[in-house]
Amino acid sequence: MRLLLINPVNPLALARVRQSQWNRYRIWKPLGLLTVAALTPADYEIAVIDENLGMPAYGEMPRPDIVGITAFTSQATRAYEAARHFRDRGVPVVMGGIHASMCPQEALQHVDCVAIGEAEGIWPHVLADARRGRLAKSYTADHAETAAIPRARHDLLPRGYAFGAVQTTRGCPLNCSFCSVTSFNGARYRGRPIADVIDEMRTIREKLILVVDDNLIGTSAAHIARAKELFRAMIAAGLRKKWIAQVTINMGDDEELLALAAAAGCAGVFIGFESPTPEGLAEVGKKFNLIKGRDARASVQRIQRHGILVAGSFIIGLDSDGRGIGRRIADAGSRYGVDILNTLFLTPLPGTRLWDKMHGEGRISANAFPSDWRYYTLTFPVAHYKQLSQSQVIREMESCDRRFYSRWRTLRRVWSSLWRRRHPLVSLVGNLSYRSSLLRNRQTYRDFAGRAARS
Ligand code: B12
Ligand code: SF4
Repeated sequence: MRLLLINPVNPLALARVRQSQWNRYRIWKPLGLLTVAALTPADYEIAVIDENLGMPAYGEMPRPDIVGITAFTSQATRAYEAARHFRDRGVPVVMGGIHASMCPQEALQHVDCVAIGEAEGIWPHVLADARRGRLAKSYTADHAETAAIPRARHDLLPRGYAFGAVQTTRGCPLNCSFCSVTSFNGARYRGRPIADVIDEMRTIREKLILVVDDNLIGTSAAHIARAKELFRAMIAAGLRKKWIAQVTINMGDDEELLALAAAAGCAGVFIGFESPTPEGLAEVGKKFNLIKGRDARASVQRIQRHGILVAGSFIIGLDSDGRGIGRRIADAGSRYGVDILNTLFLTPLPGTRLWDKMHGEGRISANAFPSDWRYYTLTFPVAHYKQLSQSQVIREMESCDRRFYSRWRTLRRVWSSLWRRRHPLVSLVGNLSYRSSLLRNRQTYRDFAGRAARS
């Protein structure tokens, strides 16, 4: 039996990536598919296609018996096109992952079967039913027991990625309004057995690894104790990997945690600051960042003192965001001292509290689905923003990026990371990569606005 697993390209994202020499650092492994592959019985011949590495000639490949497709929302448009190719040839197509799980009815118009939720509890049943010619329309999974998460099949992808990928926890209790994680993976923070994580990390050939956890350290004392245990195990295993991960700002509160993370190979962390204003934080529900007395700059500095780079992420277009928000975000990023700033448009993703609110208020402007899903990369203003028109919100984004990535501020940041020996090369590459996007973004926004005007 032949199983073909496909990670569809987001053509918009790729068009932009191809124009950049930093391409290699922007293509990431589809870990979900590698996990699905690991759950597949041994008598299947499995091929994993990542369209981000180049579009394959599906017609010239051996005919699969079944196809599995994954997709974030931004990839859904292309996922449905790829599905059509195989369905037209009589090959059953199963779609899983976040988009199909949040929009199963839509997905079912384009594929034969939808796998809703985490695959661990259902994929073997899906395959068994397909083998008997009894594939159901949908299968719904509970959140997996973490001991049931298999070691992902890293061997199935070719070389050429800058980063390997591993997951050590699932779930997040914070349920921020714009984020799908709590509705998809649940509010319970579930850690994989540490021995499994270490075993899996040994099978990853890349020297650099993206730890895909939504929050590697968690928020409670028990979560942090678990993170320390994980870092100690990484050190003891002598993995010699460098890794980056998403964390919350409380990482800066614990010197022991920081020292262990650095010794275990932590090179950088992404922190979602979301908004520079208390109203903005209250609006997105990120109460965690609102904790009284938190000095974001001091927290960032404590992390950086361990040689760990900090990338900060903010959202533009909140109901509380008025004119000048771009400048405020850029200044907050500089004040906190982050090495890289990533600002994204407020984007209602299906399944989130934000979607329910904006959809209910008729505020979703890019709504010709499924075609418009390709704009749900968080880099397009797809909604009606409360205080800012579409052109204003774009201007705020541009002013934010221009200010933070001005030649002078960029030089100062790269110099500081050189002086403090905090991965100066990564800082340089990151900053230049963002600077090089500035001009390209202007054209991309024009094209997007033109498309909205035409439709
Ligand atoms: C790592 C990651 C990335 C990586 C990319 C990794 C990749 N695959 O290409 C990077 C940093 C590049 C990235 C980018 C983006 N990301 Co992202 N990302 C994640 C993150 C943190 C982990 C994903 C992961 O690897 N999980 C581990 C695997 C094992 O889980 P999984 O993929 O869900 O797979 C399981 C199930 O879904 C299911 N499954 C999945 N596929 C299939 C297929 C079949 C056939 C079956 C049966 C089952 C199945 O089985 C798997 C095992 O249980 C998730 C959050 C999360 N917790 O999932 C956000 C997340 C997926 N990203 C999100 C977003 C919004 C984005 C961006 C649009 C925004 C941005 N600018 O960052 C871009 C989109 C890029 C693009 N493709 O166009 C959202 C997506 C929401 C949505 N509705 O689309 C998420 C959920 C985070 C959030 N805040 O809500 N991301
Ligand atoms: S944004 Fe981060 S902290 Fe908030 S719910 Fe999502 S994963 Fe959790």
